Amino acid sequence: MYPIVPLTKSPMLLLFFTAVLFAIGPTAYGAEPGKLNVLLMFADDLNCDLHCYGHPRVKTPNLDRLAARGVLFERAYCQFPLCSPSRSSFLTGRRPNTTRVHRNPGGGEGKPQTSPHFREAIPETITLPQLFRNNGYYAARVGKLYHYGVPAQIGTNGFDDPPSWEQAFNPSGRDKAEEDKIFTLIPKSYGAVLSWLAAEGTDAEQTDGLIAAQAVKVIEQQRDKPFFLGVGFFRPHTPYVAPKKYFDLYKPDEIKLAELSADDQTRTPAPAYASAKKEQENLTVALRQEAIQAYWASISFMDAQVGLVLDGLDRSGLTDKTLIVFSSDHGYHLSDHGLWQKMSLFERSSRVPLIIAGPGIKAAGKTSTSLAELVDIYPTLADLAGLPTPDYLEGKSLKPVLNDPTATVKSAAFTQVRRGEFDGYAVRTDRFRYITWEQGRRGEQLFDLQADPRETKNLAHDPAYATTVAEMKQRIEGYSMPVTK
Ligand SMILES: [Ca+2]
Repeated sequence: MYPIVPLTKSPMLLLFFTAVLFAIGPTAYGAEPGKLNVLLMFADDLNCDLHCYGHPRVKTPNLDRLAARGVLFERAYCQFPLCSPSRSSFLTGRRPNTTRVHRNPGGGEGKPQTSPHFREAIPETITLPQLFRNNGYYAARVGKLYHYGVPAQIGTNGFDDPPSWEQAFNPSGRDKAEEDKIFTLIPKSYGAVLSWLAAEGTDAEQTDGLIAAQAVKVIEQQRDKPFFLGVGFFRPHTPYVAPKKYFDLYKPDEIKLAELSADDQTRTPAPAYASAKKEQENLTVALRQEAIQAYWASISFMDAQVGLVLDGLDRSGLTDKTLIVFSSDHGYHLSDHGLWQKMSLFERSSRVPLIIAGPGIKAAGKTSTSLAELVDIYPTLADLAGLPTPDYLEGKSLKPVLNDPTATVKSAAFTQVRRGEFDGYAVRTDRFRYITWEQGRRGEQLFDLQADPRETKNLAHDPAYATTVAEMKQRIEGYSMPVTK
């Protein structure tokens, strides 16, 4: 043990520490002594169909190797299953009822995007990258971190937050230039509509390939500052565009479609299924299988780009000085529950992959079933990097779980969504998922995820679960606050 002596009272000790610092000298570029870099990687619209999450088919060798040296969170949840509300939440560390971002901004191709931006409700908030900037970091973004209309705004700044970054890079690739080749359920519509293309050419020509290459360049640039690098991939968001070789990994006729429960077939309660779109109804089995093949191909393609960034970090010698987070803004349906895409409060749309790796993480290589929320990323990274956080953050540091995967920092995770004039709220506990639509007036759902992981049997009206429902209602009341529309 070292003697504990206040430095100011011990000139000799101060001299000693100064001498030690000079002896160590400047460390490798990109990292000041004791300061860790941050590499925050996000995929868009990615669910947990990943090999490292136990999926039997989808190939994700690069996320697998990241998981092998990090902690994989089995139960991580977004706060809102839509791009801008989710991203505004986790990048500010505040929940959607605080950011007041409950929908994507208006605008589109050739038009500026309009509100809501979180700075309208919380103008002075310090975002996650901004916190690092304020503490002497170089903060840069490559691709989609805040909201972007996809694919309309690829190559632009999207709906960015300029105070967050010192530099931002907006690559645009062949997927954007050759949109007319894409198969889509609605002609000339690619963003919100199921659409896909097995593309000619190389990974490097695609937007996500360019994003990976740019991210590696940023890492390689010699800097006298530590970095906070946000890397946002556009895939597997629609249109599912990936080079052909990734489509060849999956045979559509071998893809088994999920069975529908009685509630799925009658769509009860109605708001639970209101994210369904007209053009997604009555798709043939073959088209559904092709869409899933294309989504999985886009995952494997995106995974390969993650691998390029990880390789670049390894080559720079900074891997052991860098905190790495990989996640997605929300989950995704692939015809399960009769739904596609996002905007539901089922497990599939709310649950996200979350892997955290870096120096000093004691549970590296372990999987945790402790509950986590995307809003926890901000306090976790600040905690690991030793930065003080604003007191208004609404998540919790996951550091205890990173050191012991059986530790828990919260007993519930919350996700909310808007249905026109009313909201739905979901709470996920260790065992249950409870969902309430307009304070129960438009329906309630309770699923026992231990017995029924696919959410086929709604127990909300079963008298045997009355106590559980009452407890869950109380949790939602404690979470939600009145929202001014
Ligand atoms: Ca998204």
